[in-house]
Amino acid sequence: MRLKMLSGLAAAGLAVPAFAQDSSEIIGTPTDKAMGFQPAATELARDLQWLDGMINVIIIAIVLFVTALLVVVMVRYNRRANPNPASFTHNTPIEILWTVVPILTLLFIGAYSLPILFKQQEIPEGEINIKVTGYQWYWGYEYTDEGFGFDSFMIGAFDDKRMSPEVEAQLIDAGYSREEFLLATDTQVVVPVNKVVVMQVTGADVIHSWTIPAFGVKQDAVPGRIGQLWFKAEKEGIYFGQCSELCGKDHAYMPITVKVVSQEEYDQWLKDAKEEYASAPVLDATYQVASAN
Ligand SMILES: [Cu+2]
Repeated sequence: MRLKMLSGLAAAGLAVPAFAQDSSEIIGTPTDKAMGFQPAATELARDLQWLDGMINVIIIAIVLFVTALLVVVMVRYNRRANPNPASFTHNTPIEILWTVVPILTLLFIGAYSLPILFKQQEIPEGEINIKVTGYQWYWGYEYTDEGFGFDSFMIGAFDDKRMSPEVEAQLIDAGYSREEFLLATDTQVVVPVNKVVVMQVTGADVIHSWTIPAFGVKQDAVPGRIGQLWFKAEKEGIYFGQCSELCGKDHAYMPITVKVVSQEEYDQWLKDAKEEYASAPVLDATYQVASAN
C-alpha cells in the first residue's frame, strides 16, 4: 500500500501533463442551480431518467388525489357541516377498488422498472474490462485485458485538499479549471466511445461506491467481493463521479474521472499507458481477479 501511495504521489507531481485532458468537453458534471439529472450519456442513464419522470407523474397524481380527498372530507364532514355522522362500517365496492387500483399501479410501475433493472444488472460481455478498487481515499484501476493499472488521486489531494494557487496550477496543467476542483483526478479512466465497458468493483479496506451519474451506474465497492457494472458511453468527453459510500475522513476527496475518447485516441492512450505504467506494482497474484473467472 505504501508503494502504491508513493507511486500516486509521484503521479500527482509528475505524470499529470503526460495524460492531461486536452480539449475534451466536460459533460458529466454538476451544474450550479441545476435541478435535474446530468445529461444522459448511456442508454442506461436515459432509461433511468425516463423511469424517474414516469414514476414522478404517478406519485404527483396520487398526492393530488389524496390531498383532494382530505380536503373534501374536511369541508363536507366536519362537525359543523355534518353534525350527525353516518355509522356504517363497510363498503364492499370501495374496498375492492382501493385494493385493485394500487395493485394495478404497482404492476404498471414494475412492468417498466424491472426490465430497466435487469438491463443494468445483466452484465454483457465486456469489450473493455476494468477492475476498480476503492482505497481510503483514492481509486485504483486495472485494465485486466492489458495487464497494467494505475491509481487515481484527486488533484489537490496532496495539497491540503484546499484550493490554492499551486492546486489551481495543477488543475490548469491537467486541462481543467478551478471549477473542477474536488472532481478532477490526476489520472483518468480512459475508455473508447460506443464500446461495452465492464467494471469489476471491489474495496480494499472499507466499503466505497463507484459511480458516474451521467452513465446511470453505481456499484458498492465491498472488500472481499466483486461487484460489476457496465456502460456504453455514447459521447466523447469528460465525466465525473464521486465515491458514494461514506468511507472515512477523506470520503469527499476521492472523485472519479472518466474520459471517453475515439477508438484511435484510445489505442494511442493504451500504447502510452502500457509504457507509462509498465512498472506499476499493481498486478500481484493475490489481487488478480481476471474477468474470465
Ligand atoms: Cu467514500
